[in-house]
Amino acid sequence: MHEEFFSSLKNQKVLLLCHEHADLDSVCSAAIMQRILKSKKINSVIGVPAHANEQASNFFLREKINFVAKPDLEKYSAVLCFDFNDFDQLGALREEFELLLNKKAIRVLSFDHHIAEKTSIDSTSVFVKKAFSTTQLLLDTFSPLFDLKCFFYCALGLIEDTGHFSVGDEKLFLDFSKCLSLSKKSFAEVLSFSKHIVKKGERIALLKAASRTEINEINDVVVASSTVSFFQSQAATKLLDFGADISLVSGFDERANLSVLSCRANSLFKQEKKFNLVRDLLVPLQSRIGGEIGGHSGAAQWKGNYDYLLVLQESMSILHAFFK
Ligand SMILES: [Mn+2]
Repeated sequence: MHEEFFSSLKNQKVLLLCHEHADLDSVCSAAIMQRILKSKKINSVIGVPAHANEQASNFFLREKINFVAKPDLEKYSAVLCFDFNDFDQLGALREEFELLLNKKAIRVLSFDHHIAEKTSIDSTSVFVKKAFSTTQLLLDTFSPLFDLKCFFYCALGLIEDTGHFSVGDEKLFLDFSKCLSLSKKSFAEVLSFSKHIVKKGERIALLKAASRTEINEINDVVVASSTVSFFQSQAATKLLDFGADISLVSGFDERANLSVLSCRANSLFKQEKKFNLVRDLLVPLQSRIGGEIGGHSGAAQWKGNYDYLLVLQESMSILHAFFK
């Protein structure tokens, strides 16, 4: 099974690199490869450009897996990338990585379930294939080499990258079932690794935003607006969950000394009304009050020097004009 791949890694300094802000799929894929390589007597180091997200950090801790943050790329001769194939996802390592790659000082291979593009780091596409997660791609490719833990890690990548099975097909459920049974883990254990534990500060901020919410109806459009000092974007997402078509949450960011407005629009609503938060709300808002805007049709943000309560008023007046 891919013997030339393994023999090419013998006596190499191998880095298993996750993407910036590594998620569970990325770190589980690296951990699976580390176990497979170990069974082939090949040592490797897991690296993360800067940060791993909450679930990925918890995974390293609970599984007692060592990793290096900001690895020194010069120390390695082979770099295997997990769950990415794009220079943008290298974070702070990008410059050094490109330099070493151009000098051919490192050999790079990507394991990724996102479609390869012309600008991909590894365009050979040997291990870049469509799958629900990178762990599933590894299962498809190397399952005879999997042990109990590999099957467990594969299940974690699958549950994370399908958004707890909000997408899937017959093969996905068969693969997940196989992983669960061969890992000898319970579903509850798998779930516990993928849980997002919201810290108290965030929970309080969300509850405050909820209690201050104003509901505005413009014809059949429900707009929920609120204010909170932190976690505006998380609060805006929650207000959509409660049933708003559009949510607006503003606040004053003391660290940046700026007002912030986070907004969200429900995706079905957006389609039906041909509504785009950036084009139809934030661009007109910017031309009225200045500031910086960013985001896309369903999730966007404004920042600037303007009273955060007046920002809400201006936004509501723009929405009124649009939906009347
Ligand atoms: Mn992934």
